[in-house]
Amino acid sequence: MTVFLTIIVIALFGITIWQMSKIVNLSQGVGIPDSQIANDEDNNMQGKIMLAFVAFLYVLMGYCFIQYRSYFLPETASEHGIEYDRLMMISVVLIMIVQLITQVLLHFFAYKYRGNKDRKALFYADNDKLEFIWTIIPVIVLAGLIIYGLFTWTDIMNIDENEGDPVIVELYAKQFAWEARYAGKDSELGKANVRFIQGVNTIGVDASDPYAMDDVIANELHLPVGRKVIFKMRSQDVLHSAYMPHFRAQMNVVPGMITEFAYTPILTTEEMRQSDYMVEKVQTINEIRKEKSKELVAKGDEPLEPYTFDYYLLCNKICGASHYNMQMKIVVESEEDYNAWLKKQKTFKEVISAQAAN
Ligand SMILES: [Cu+2]
Repeated sequence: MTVFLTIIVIALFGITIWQMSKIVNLSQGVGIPDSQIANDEDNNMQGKIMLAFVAFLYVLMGYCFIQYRSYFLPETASEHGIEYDRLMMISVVLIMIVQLITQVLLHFFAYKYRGNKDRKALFYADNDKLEFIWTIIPVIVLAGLIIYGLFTWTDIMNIDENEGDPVIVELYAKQFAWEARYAGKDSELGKANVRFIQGVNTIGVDASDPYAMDDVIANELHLPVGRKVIFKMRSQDVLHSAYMPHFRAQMNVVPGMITEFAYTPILTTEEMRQSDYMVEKVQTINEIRKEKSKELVAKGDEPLEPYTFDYYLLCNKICGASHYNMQMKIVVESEEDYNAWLKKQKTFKEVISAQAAN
């Protein structure tokens, strides 16, 4: 691969030098054969290619939007996600309109004013009024967009622990897995430090801290729907990133410090599975799996299990060899189901006393 890339770089460098020497020769007007100077026929051709190029771009864009729509994220499963999606949509629509106008005009003018022997270019130095207009419009639009974005950002990042009755969860990242720690009845996470990691105490909870005793450590993230969840993130080793795309949430997880993010889930796992978008998507995936299973069975292998949708917490920083597989299932459920699940989990105290008894 490296050899291949080196060859390409050398070849491109050679072409650049050759082209530059041609430009130098042309600019000096020495020994230019007629075939090197564009005539009207060439200009016509180039103009038409310009038009065809912009048409091709938009056809390709439309095709990609339709063809790959199943890769888009479904509707948001968190409260702030609605605002986030709106900001994203407004930005995308604005960018689309601007690029459509500018790109179409750019290519159309290249066609309309293509070289012609009978036409002479007009020397036009400047126009203050025009320059003012095309400066002030982007300034206003961009300032509006940035200010709107800042307001949305502060809304999302304003994490108030005293407001309502939030669930406090620690997300612990390490190469290459996640663990979740619930604050328990006292809503207060016990202290933790990497030095306390030993045996069953996989995330270094401080056993001398009374707040730690009712903490619950789990390998699956269960969240009650409609209640704010505050995540406190720690990393054992390198930089990770907690990425929950369905909840429009992402935060770096940095060794040596605690980072935070909070959101309120608004759709349970089951509700998301029932959504029109997800039903269609799962159907498409399962059709592909069915075909693949046929091939596998023909080869004497086991068929694939049918796919069902689940939320996931993923790592979004390349943190090592198994980064791609660093994930934890998220289950959003009713408050009752969540409480029932939490009750079934062992507290930190139960876990360490079980170890001591052995
Ligand atoms: Cu990671």
